[in-house]
Amino acid sequence: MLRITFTATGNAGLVRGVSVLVTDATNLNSATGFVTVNVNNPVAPAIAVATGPSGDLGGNKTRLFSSATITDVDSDYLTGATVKITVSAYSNDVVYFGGISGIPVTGIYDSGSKTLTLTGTATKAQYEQVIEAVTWSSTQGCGIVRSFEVRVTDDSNKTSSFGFVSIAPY
Ligand SMILES: [Ca+2]
Repeated sequence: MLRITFTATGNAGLVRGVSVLVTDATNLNSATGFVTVNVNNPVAPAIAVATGPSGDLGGNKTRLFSSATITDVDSDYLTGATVKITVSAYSNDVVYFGGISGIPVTGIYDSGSKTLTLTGTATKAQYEQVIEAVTWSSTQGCGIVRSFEVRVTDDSNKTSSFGFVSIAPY
């Protein structure tokens, strides 16, 4: 089967008309078929999170998010996410994701930008599992509140607004 696809990057809301006809080996044309295509702007995903347990400063990995809920009305797949320490990051704070078997998402933490970058194409439900598995650890800053922002990016390269949690480690 020959499959023809259509993509657009502009003029959302302007309905496209597409006609098709085929020509046989004797150079005879078919009648013309006609379809219309609705073009919508891609919709950004949204994320809501709940805070995890409070952390300690023993260098233990503490889960940041006890739950993550991702919605996106026009995307089944996400391509990435970030978790960034936005308040009071100490030099040995680490935000970590070690991978989940069967989910093609990997994470790299950059201490300069205090950001864990998660990449890989996966479903919204898989990204919820990934984000719920993200941990933070540190040995510095007793009682100093850290805040963390999480954002997700969909397969249209649209990024959500942030969900955030705070913890005060002892
Ligand atoms: Ca979307």
